[in-house]
Amino acid sequence: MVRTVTKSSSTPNYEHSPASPHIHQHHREREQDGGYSPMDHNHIVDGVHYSEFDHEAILGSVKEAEEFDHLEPEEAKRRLSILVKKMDLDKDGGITRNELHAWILRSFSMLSGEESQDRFEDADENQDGVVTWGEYVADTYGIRGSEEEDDEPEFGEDAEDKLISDDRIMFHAADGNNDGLLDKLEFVKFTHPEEHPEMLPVILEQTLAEKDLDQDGSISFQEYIGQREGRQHDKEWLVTEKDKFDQELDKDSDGRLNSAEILSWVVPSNENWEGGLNLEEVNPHLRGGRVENHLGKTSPSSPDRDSNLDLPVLDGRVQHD
Ligand SMILES: [Ca+2]
Ligand SMILES: [Ca+2]
Ligand SMILES: [Ca+2]
Ligand SMILES: [Ca+2]
Repeated sequence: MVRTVTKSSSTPNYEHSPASPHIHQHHREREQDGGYSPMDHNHIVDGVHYSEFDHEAILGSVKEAEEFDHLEPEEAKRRLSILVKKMDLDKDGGITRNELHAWILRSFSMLSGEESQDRFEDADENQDGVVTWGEYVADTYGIRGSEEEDDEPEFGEDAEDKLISDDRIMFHAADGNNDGLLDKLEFVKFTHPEEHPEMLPVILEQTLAEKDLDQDGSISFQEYIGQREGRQHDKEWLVTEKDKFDQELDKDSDGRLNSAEILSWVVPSNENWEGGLNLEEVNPHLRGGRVENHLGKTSPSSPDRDSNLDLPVLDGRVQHD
């Protein structure tokens, strides 16, 4: 049988957070788990599986996925067969895991762009093609104030203020030409820092500021689980976390997470796509769900193809073991 890639447990879990343990009400990248996980955003929320994700992963657009759901079956089939031909880079009639991987990465990048574009249009209140810090704060936090930075209200210490101050740092980091405004390209960096290598130091800095209590530049296991979480969870949870820390995160086994180890933890897709992308969750829907129903036969059948599979994804060429 085909072996699908299971979600690596290095994907941030939803138990605790590498950074801020919050749920942002404005669908920011930092999800409840605190990790930057573009690969599975909006996919599993509170254990609920959103099948739209699978169409989005293939189509690379929320809007197109919505439109797709309202197509006549024949039209949907026609469009998907065109997509499958595009995915099939070496034109051999089947889609290998690498081809699917490349396609889905492309889709995620397009999804990020689309989401960022929508948010840009929302935030750019005066529609002058740039977003000021004031516009962003007003749109995201509902705080109306002066657009002038000098008049910015002083933020205190509560959770939202911490969020805003983190955002502020990210905003400036994304403002490549330092004019205090974000154009569309800068805005993508701001909203999807995990996809831009030059933003990783900021993510690292914010994670350290949150977690590295003794300020030695690395995160110990105690710092990793945090005091609050440690008290809340039972022993079994602790053992699981310790195991994950030792086996997966602390790659050089020195008992602490250095910068590179921290980044591959909070930005799992940065290093290892399998850590952020769960093909097992994508594939069953490709093969057994609505996509398959719409797809039908998309290429001439070949003798070695599993006759149960209408979509020639992940057929015999995927590694078995
Ligand atoms: Ca504006
Ligand atoms: Ca700028
Ligand atoms: Ca430390
Ligand atoms: Ca280490």
